Amino acid sequence: MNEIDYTPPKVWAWDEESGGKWAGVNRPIAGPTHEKVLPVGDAPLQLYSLGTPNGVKIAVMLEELLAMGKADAAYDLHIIKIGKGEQFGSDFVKLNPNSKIPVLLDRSKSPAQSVFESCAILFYLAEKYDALLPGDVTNRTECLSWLFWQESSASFLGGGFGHFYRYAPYPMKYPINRYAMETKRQLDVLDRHLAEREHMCASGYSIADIAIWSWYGRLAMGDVYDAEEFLDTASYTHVLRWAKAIMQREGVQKGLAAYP
Ligand SMILES: N[C@@H](CCC(=O)N[C@@H](CS)C(=O)NCC(=O)O)C(=O)O
Repeated sequence: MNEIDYTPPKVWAWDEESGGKWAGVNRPIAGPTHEKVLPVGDAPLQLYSLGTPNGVKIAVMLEELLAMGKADAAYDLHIIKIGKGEQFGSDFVKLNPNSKIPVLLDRSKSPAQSVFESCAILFYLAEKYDALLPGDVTNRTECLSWLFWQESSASFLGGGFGHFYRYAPYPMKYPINRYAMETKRQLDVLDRHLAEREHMCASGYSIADIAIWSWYGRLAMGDVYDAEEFLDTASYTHVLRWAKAIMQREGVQKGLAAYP
């Protein structure tokens, strides 16, 4: 059946055969699907994650902290294979009821503190180590605006554009057009902003750069969704300049290399 012929039923019902890369994993209900104890290492911080843009952010942040000499930012990385449904294991769901990576468990506190949502983790680490987030209200507010911008905008890029361009069972013109347009608009927002400054925030390199680079910087460089030609990311010259400069950072390279 062509989707043009589709008439939504009166009440939506779960079609397990809907196709696409994630059809066998995603469900319309929350909660665990199986019992699973999570591994726990000796380091103060335990990171349960995968090398996706949201996962990359946290390893980059931790490596940046370690590069600054913050030795107690040592962490153990445990890979959660989301393609195999490991985000629905019982222990993981206790740490993140939303069943998505990344999750951080801070065992240096008693009781241990769990944090989910990648930007909440970045914010938690920035506060804990007093790093990569300015303290004064003006600059801090600017940084948090961009951090929150990333969290809401990337749903259009990942769940929208990336899903329909890379993972849908067949190419569909309407959603690809809709989400390519929004993704290009977002890239233009960044390009205009970065035309006038070196980093996202006037105060310098921050958690806003880490969050936005992991998605949009890597998209522009062709490391996410193989879409640089389709989206003509070469035309966003300021985004590319910023993305390539961040890529040179030791913490960023170590954060990327942390994932097998
Ligand atoms: N807003 C969340 C998004 C997390 C997210 O979507 N994680 C994806 C991988 S990048 C995931 O775990 N997907 C598994 C699933 O949807 O079942 C964050 O920033 O942490």
